[in-house]
Amino acid sequence: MKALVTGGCGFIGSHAVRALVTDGWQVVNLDALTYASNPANLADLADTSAYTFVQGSICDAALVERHIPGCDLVINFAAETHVDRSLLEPASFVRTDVEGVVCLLEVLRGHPGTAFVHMSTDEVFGSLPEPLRATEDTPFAPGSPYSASKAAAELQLRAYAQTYGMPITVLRSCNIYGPNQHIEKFIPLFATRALAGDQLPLYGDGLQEREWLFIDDFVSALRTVIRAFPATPGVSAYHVGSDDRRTNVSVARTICELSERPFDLIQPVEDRPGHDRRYALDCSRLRAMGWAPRVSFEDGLARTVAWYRDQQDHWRAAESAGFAEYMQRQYASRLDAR
Ligand code: TDX
Repeated sequence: MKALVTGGCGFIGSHAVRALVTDGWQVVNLDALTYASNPANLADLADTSAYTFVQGSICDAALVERHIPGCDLVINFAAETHVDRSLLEPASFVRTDVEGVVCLLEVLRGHPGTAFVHMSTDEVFGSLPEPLRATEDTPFAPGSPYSASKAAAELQLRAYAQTYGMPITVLRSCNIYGPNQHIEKFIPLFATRALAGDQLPLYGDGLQEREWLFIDDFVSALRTVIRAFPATPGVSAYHVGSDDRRTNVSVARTICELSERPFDLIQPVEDRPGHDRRYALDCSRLRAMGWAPRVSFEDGLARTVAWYRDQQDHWRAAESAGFAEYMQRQYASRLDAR
């Protein structure tokens, strides 16, 4: 069995590639090596004959076309994923997250035997007040340029599934965390800064709620869905969540405890514009297939903070000059304003 995985040098993609290789797949990893990719995430597979790396973009139709023949499966993790960056540079999100997906679909419709799994997000539903949880049929209401790009991609998937009878699987996940995540995201940013004794910039009142899932539990969800193939024509969506929602301030405090730092490192700063208050997923569909998360938030977060403490060479490999510039742009005035 052969799979083309896009974005395999990123956080979620790297764990998925390793799992597929472990399960006996031949894997081609197509990754553009943007700032969010870290080749160190898969360095240990470099000499594995079942694994091939190709540098390139999902927007390059000729390149994608070259690597699809012989593939049973394409999994798309390639994306711009950071809400804060989507406020600074929205066009790159439309380019990769929407045009890139259309490019993959155009190539895939010429290969009807190849299954397609696309990574999406709970953010397509926008903010959901308590006690609502989104089912697979809840209407989209994205609230950021990032989530609008992911929702737009999903509309394209639906259109291609209806027009060409393509079988397409969509995974909509809550916030995933764990080793290999880029340090600009909330948990790795706060973990690395807390360990260094730096201030933790908490947006607004910190009472926004996110549902957190450890990466290993996402990988087991992916395996559950792949095992259920062949997919039927149309879009089959699955929600992947933990039902474990926490306020940002409580996560920040737990990170301080795990890093043995005082809570006063936490600095309330100017909020993210349009900040979604709460995300929540109903995962009954996937749970009915036998999947359930196994790692508690306490255990997963302790493992994650320990990884960022012990693997500095690994994650520092992704710290580019562009990253320092981004940090300056995103946080300098917020932290100086205090
Ligand atoms: O410096 C920060 N301070 C802060 O308070 C950062 C980076 C984040 N936050 C808050 C914003 C969010 O409420 O923490 C929460 C989590 O932030 P992010 O890590 O940026 O994630 P989020 O905006 O919730 O989106 C995530 O979940 C869905 C992922 O980044 C998406 O890729 C995924 O699709």
